[in-house]
Amino acid sequence: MPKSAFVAIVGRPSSGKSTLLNALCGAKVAIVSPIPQTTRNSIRGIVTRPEGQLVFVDTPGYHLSDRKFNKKLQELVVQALSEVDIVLYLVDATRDPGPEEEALLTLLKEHSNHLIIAINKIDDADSKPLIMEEFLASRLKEARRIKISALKQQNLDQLLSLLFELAEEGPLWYPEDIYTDQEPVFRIAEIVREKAMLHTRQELPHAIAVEYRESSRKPDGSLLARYDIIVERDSQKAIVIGKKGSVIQSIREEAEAELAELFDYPVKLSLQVVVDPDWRKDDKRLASMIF
Ligand SMILES: Nc1nc2c(ncn2[C@@H]2O[C@H](COP(=O)(O)OP(=O)(O)OP(=O)(O)O)[C@@H](O)[C@H]2O)c(=O)[nH]1
Ligand SMILES: [Mg+2]
Repeated sequence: MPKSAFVAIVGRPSSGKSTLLNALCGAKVAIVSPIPQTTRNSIRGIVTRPEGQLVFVDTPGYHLSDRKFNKKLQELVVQALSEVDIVLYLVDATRDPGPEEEALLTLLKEHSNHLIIAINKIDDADSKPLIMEEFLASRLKEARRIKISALKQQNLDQLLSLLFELAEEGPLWYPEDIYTDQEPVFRIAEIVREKAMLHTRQELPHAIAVEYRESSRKPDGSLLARYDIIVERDSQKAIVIGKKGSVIQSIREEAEAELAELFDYPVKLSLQVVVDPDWRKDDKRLASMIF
């Protein structure tokens, strides 16, 4: 009998959760950026090995804030924790443990019998994995710990072995060749958002959302897809568009180039920038965006 388990990847913003998910799955499943709170959904990535199957659930970075938008993201983390068999707590060894780590430790206490802690970014010259390890040993004694680099793919096989040790016998939930269950429409929106965030990282990455409008198949098999890039102010709209449209053109070209690698049909994008000052407070919009 193979083993199988659902595994939530949790940790504070920018600890490298999505980088790890992609490295484990061997494909770009979730978008990645140096900007905290890049991930805004529970994103599934699937790893199938001779031992069985692990279904990873990447979650938004756990960030303490009372804003409606951040609260929704926090709820996703709590929900993911309640739905999985194993929790993989990813810690950033380049940063000192702070209030977010404390809050996560409180959340994770009741999961300590099915918890693995991965101390990430050990490749970074600024990392202090031993300090982090001492801190965690004093708080969550029971949990197994491992030092990894998601970026340089160090110790990932050992991490998978630890996870399979905790997993129980069970069915394979997905076909062996599937590495994510995300709809193409969502993946395209995420790639567009990643490129838009990277192009505007000094000014407004958090103010950006991307919403699907419509799509159609062309006779040559390509997909023509229309998306809105939502920002909060007119000044931000000008930044996303850029001089003579140069920024939005780069966003579109970079997204199309990456999509060409992800899908076996060409995706042509039509992007429009829309201003909505309140999108981060709008229940309906958040409900359609955060899931
Ligand atoms: N040096 C180093 N950098 C890493 C490593 N893993 C991730 N990073 C970097 O950390 C930044 C954040 O990575 P993400 O994977 O987006 O982090 P995240 O935890 O998913 O962030 P949120 O979705 O915002 O919570 C990026 O710049 C990554 O390149 C690592 O092992 N070593
Ligand atoms: Mg992420």
